[in-house]
Amino acid sequence: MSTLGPVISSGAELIATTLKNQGVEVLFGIVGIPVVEVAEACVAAGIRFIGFRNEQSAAYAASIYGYLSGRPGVCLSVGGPGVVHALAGLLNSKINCWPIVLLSGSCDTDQVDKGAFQELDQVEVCRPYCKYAARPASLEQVPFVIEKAFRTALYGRPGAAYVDLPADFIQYPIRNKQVLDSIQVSKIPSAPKSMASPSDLNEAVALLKNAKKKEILQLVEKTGSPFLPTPMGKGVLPDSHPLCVSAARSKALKEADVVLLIGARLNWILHFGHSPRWNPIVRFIQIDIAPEEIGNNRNDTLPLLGDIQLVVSQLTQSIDKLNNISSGYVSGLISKVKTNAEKIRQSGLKGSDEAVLNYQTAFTTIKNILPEKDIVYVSEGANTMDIGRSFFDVSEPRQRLDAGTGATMGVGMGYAIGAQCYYPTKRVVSIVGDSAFGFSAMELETAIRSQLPLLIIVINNNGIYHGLDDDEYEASRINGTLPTTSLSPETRYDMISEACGGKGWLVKNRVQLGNALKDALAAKDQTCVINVMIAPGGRTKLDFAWMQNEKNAKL
Ligand SMILES: Cc1ncc(C[n+]2csc(CCOP(=O)(O)OP(=O)(O)O)c2C)c(N)n1
Ligand SMILES: *[C@@H]1O[C@H](CO)[C@@H](O)[C@H](O)[C@H]1NC(C)=O
Ligand SMILES: *[C@@H]1O[C@H](CO)[C@@H](O)[C@H](O)[C@H]1NC(C)=O
Ligand SMILES: *[C@@H]1O[C@H](CO)[C@@H](O)[C@H](O)[C@H]1NC(C)=O
Ligand SMILES: [Mg+2]
Repeated sequence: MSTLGPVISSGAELIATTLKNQGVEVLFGIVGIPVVEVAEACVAAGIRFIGFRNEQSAAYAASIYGYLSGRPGVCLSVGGPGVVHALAGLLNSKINCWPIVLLSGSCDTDQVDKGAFQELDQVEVCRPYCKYAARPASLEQVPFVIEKAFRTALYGRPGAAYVDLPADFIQYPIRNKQVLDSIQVSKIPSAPKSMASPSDLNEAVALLKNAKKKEILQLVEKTGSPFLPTPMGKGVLPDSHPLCVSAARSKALKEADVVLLIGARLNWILHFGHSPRWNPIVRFIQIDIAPEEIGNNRNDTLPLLGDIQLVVSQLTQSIDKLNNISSGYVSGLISKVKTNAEKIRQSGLKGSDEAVLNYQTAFTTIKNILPEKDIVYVSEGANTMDIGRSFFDVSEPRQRLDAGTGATMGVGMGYAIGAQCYYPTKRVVSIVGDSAFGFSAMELETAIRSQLPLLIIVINNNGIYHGLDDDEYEASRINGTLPTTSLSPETRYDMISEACGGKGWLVKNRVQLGNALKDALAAKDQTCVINVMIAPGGRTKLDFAWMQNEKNAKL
């Protein structure tokens, strides 16, 4: 080395500068050989590094950050098992169509196939989840490959990209800083946007005009049509809008004759677009950025290909007030919304202040205390998420994050951490099931160390979907009939928070929950866990609306 003189810079710094040039502000990951230098160089370049306890949560954080920021979220991991853990985030981004770039260390290029440390053909492993996966051919190629990864992840329908970083590239000394600067590439511009073809547009306008019953989102104001947000579409228009028919979802689907799908896919969440959940004569107009989406599960959708903002404004310009908007369809829906909303409201008021809580009474107590503004909701679990969805209104886009298209348990902590990084002045409130929380509870330490004041409310029913009370749990354990859905009764999730330096409360009724929530809201700069015991439900039969529907659909 002495003959080479002092090392001025390194491959790690080239990688860090490249990321900085791409506008990266936060990097989520876990360090180890050979990526410690990359993380350190990123921090030195002014990029915030959030170090997690498992790559799975780090990758979920990057995936939600990509969704929230509209630029690829970035995750850094070691090779082999680190990549395998991070795959969860690539899949999650792929199925939700969010931009993410995973960067992972790999073995020295001259050790490939020799059984090197944490060796894995990572490009091949990541490829099925990625729009682009590559190992740069040389250090000089790294900025170009990273640029392509960012561009591919973001442009068209967003998704995942992977870049392999061989250890020898990371450690490679660069003695001439000008060389390093000369191989930089500039930040990718925001994605190019496309508009729908005029003839498709005319056809769509005609369909909408002739519809006797309609379901429209962003055209609502002009046309007076009812709209229905998908779970993570909540807030694109306010839930409190008089034409929001979430509370009469089944009726809306069953009766609609023309439906404008705005970026929503005809997958399981929308019952594949098939009857009996949908009207047999329904006609779908589908706004989507990806041509290959058209035709999935229906061969008769009318496509309006392009960017949602542009296509919706094309439509808005071409269409006037719709004709039969005062039809029985809309008024019937609105009155059903009123009846159902009142039922939901009543269900939350039942029982005394000391009574055992259930989902409805717990959510009502929480809702009445949480401020109306500047809350970002994270929600995961089965009942906790499904029932919670109708209790917490959202009025702006991207303020409610849930298990999404993958129905992925374990995203909650990563999402909460990613969201708190993106929204530093809002309070992130996670309302999660006890099983869901357990997938990544150790990330509490990540949040506390990173000074992210999350407020986590665990809805604890001792199990997956439902659980047993103490006595029944013990008896079942002894006679060997413990259901596979059971978790230990009254697990002290609140104490995990305390053990990591945060705050925790165990609450069992309305009064305790209310007091704990007020205290947690006052502890503005601390990570808080409120462990809310609710009625465990016992050995009830599983019955989720979407499950039943699919069974019917097959008959
Ligand atoms: C990655 C993953 N693993 C497992 C499941 C199956 N699953 C669906 S919901 C759920 C947990 C539900 O229990 P909980 O979070 O306690 O919510 P609850 O319904 O009890 O309110 C599980 C394990 C899943 N959806 N995703
Ligand atoms: C479209 O799908 C319907 C229902 O599955 C089927 O009956 C019809 O033949 C299909 N039409 C074409 C052109 O494939
Ligand atoms: C409204 O609907 C009725 C019955 O479907 C139809 O006959 C009528 O022409 C429609 N009105 C307008 C203004 O389109
Ligand atoms: C085991 O104990 C549970 C809880 O008391 C009870 O419901 C169940 O019937 C028992 N089963 C057998 C086989 O004893
Ligand atoms: Mg549970």
